[in-house]
Amino acid sequence: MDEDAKALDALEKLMATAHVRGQWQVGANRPENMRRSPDGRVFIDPAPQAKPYLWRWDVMRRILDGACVVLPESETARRSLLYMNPGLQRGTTQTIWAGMQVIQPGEIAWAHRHTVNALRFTIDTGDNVFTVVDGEVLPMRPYDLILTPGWCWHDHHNDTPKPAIWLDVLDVPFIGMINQNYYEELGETVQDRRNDTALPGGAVLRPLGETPVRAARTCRYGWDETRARLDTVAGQGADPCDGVAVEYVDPATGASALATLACYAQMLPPGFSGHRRRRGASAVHFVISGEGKIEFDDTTLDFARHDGMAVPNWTWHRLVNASTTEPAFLFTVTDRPILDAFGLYREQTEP
Ligand code: GTQ
Ligand code: FE2
Repeated sequence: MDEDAKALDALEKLMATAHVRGQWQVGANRPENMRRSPDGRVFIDPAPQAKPYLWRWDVMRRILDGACVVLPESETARRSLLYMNPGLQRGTTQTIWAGMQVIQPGEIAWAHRHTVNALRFTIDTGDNVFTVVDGEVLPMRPYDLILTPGWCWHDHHNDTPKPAIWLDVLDVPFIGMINQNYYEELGETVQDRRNDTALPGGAVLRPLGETPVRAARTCRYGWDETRARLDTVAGQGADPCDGVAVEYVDPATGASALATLACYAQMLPPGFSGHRRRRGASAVHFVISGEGKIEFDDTTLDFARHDGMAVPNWTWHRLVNASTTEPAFLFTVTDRPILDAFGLYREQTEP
């Protein structure tokens, strides 16, 4: 070792005992993370650990059925199964946690609240399945979107003879990353309800009690209205990457569905073959109906009805509808509001 190397070695030993690290020792600026543009300049951009991945509906169905047998009642109040991205320790993307939940006939997923923001997209339910959010009864019919914004009380009910299944999407990995996870049980199984008359079966009416009710906002978006909106927008043409897309927003403010998550309904017209694109936001897609594929540089996800898919951040891909006669419908959630909040959002499209 020459004198300079010895001096550096001694300095780094002192630094280690002092809990100090040099920028040359850690982080994005390490040489192996640097890349060079065609004109020779060094640059860094995100290299997502998450992988493109698809969870098949028939496999999920088997697991959901199995969970009903081995977990007659869920110990955590929720019989939910999470889509684990093969590239991550936990999570579906680095910020989003998605999966499926099943609730048996007569079961109640008891009331609780958490700082984690969550939503349900209904897959398979009868007429009398509902979630109560801060005292308001929200019916869950197929393909409805139900929001449980952070710190809202919520309990889920299935007053039908069949198991009910929905997609859960939460910002668990993000809230965990910033260590802001707060959770509490109500103590009662269910909260008091203000509008039981909203239910077709007319469940027992309980008076409004002391449950604190926050500023009312829209927490339910019915599929019929969403579908009609897509048809209207389709008349104005399709986006070359997304097809026909509408965002679920707060009708009072135009804000994204949740503080951290944006929700969209997408229709890929028959024969749609999208342009390549990459976005700073990561996404989870759920297939409402239709068949198609998402093409990445090194893999292709072939999707069919009720499959779930993860699209990592900053990863080139394009959407294709495999049918020339039928449209494909997707429900999509992204973490774009987190990026927009800090001016971080970017996207690139290839013609
Ligand atoms: O239904 O309230 O998948 O609190 C994870 C945490 C569902 C829920 C999940 C939850 C819920
Ligand atoms: Fe919850």
